[in-house]
This record gives sequence, C-alpha cells and structure tokens, in this order.
Amino acid sequence: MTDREDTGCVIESYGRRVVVERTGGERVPCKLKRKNLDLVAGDEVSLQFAPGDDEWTVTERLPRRNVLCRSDSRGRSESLAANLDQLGVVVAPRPACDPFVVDRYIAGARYAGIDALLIVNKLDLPADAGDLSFVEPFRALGMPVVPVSAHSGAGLQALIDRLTGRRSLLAGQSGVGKSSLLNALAGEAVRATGGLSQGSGEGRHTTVSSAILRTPWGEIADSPGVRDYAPPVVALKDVQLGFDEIASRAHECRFLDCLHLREPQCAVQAAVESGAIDPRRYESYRRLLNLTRQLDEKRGWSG
Ligand SMILES: Nc1nc2c(ncn2[C@@H]2O[C@H](COP(=O)(O)OP(=O)(O)OP(=O)(O)O)[C@@H](O)[C@H]2O)c(=O)[nH]1
Ligand SMILES: [Mg+2]
Ligand SMILES: [Zn+2]
Repeated sequence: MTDREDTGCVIESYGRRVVVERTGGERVPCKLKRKNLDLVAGDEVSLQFAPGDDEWTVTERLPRRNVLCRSDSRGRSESLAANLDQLGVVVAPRPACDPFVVDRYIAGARYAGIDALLIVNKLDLPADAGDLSFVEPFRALGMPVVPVSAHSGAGLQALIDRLTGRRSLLAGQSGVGKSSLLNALAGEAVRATGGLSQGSGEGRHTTVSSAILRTPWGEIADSPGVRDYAPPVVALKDVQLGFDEIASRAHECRFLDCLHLREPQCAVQAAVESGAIDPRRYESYRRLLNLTRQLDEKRGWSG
C-alpha cells in the first residue's frame, strides 16, 4: 500500500460524505467514488488519495460481518450501522415508549445476527413517571436489562461492563436519552442533546446521524431517535426468528410450516393460553407478520 492508499472505518455517514478513521487513527472527511456505495457507521472501507485531489476518496466497501437494517415505508431495506457486536435498545418512562417498537428493534437485531440488550434510562425519575411493565417479559426471556440514569450516573458502571470490548449501537425512540447516555459514558459532552418539548412530553429530534465513539473500554454509537422502526422484510416463516420465545417452541408445533396463528396443535398458541408466553409479545409477533406481508407486497409492486 502506498501513502496514497489506506483502509479505515466509517465513523459517521452523511450519505454522500463520510468521516473515516484511517489505520493510524486519524479521522478524515471523505468523498465517495460512487453514489451507491451505501456506507454506514461501522463499515470498513478502502481509501485513495488521487493525484490532484485535496481529500481522500472511499473507493470500495469491504465485506460486512453484519448490518442492522430497517424497512422504509415501501418495504425497501436501508442500512443503519454495520459490523456491530450488540444493539442497545434504550427506553425510558418518559416520553412514553411503544413496546412494539422495542420488539421490532430486537427482531431486527436477531435477523442481522446481532445481540441485543435493553437499557432502561431515567432511573432518577419517580416510580410513577411512566409504565415500564413491558420490560419484565424481556428479563424473563434472559435478555440483559440494564437500569441506568444518564443524569445521576446510577447504573452506568454496570452498563459499561456490558459494553466493554464490544461495538454497540444505541437505538430507540426520540427523547429517551441516547445521546445523554453516550455523553455520560464517554465522560464529555460530545453529542448534542435535546430538551423535551413543553407539554407534549415528546422528544425533540436532535441527533441526525450515527457516529462511533471510541472509549477506553469499547466503541459506542448513538443513532437518531425514531417514531417507529420496522425490521427488513424476511420470509413469513422467518418472522418468528425475531421472537426467541416463539422460535424456541416452533419445533413442538404439529406443522413444520406453522405460523402460530390458527393452526391445530400449535405449541405457541398453547403457551400463550397457559401464560408461558406474554400475550403482548405474541400480539407483537402477529403484527410483525402482518406488516411483513404488507411490506412484501409493496416491495413487489415497486420492483
Ligand atoms: N430525568 C432524566 N432525564 C434525562 C436522562 N437522560 C436524558 N434525559 C433528558 O431527556 C431529554 C432527551 O435526551 P437526549 O439525550 O437528547 O435523547 P435522545 O434519545 O438522544 O433523543 P433523539 O436524539 O431525539 O433521539 C433531555 O432533556 C435530557 O436531559 C436521565 O437519565 N434522567
Ligand atoms: Mg440524540
Ligand atoms: Zn405453531
């Protein structure tokens, strides 16, 4: 490799421009050789400093270990971040969280083969600040649940223990405190945070892109808050892979291709009836199955 070539990791992507950390650790703004390189934070890339140019160009994206994606409203898949070790879904009592969005994020991580954990922020707020009862079934499933407060610092060490040696992406609804957590974890005010708009209790959108921060214990990236999240479209029979408690029982169903809706001798429906599966999680599975059907049709129409 000459001094005019290098490789690096995309730290932040603005679509047609990216910030890349070169092998030596230097961060440089880069342009893209082609429009359709589809680069997101976490991507490994090849760089070139072409004669006569005044900046680095990303020439190629190297193979991804994994990529977290979302579906747009037409069912097309969009990359969010690549080469992740885990997804931290952040929730808080305020603004009120939609547990179905949490389920879909976890399903999106499962489809990508990425571990997930649940981070419950704003522990400093009074117990009656919001309903977090939806968190319990995740604990019962064995998913790590880490209660923290970005403001008071409570639980941060336990969170750092979970993040150590890994690259984690924080995701979740707007205003739950992702950027505040990142700042508290990194020990300096590096990401803009927004106030809650008066009255509505709804978060103001502040973060506009994901950026990877390196800390002594690991890498962590923030992401823009969302109102909703839909995982990429998978085959109908694979939707269950996003729900551990359903996928793990599927082999007990009478039919191999059971979708666990109204089929006879379905182990999943039986587990919902007996209370072994949380009815809200089952409802969430059915909703995602329906959404997947709809997005699949739209995707077909749009080519
Ligand atoms: N009480 C309390 N408020 C917090 C805590 N963490 C964050 N907040 C507040 O919640 C609001 C939103 O915080 P942000 O960190 O901007 O939230 P975000 O998830 O990054 O929001 P987006 O970038 O819009 O997705 C701000 O007013 C923060 O001060 C916390 O631990 N306790
Ligand atoms: Mg933010
Ligand atoms: Zn079944």
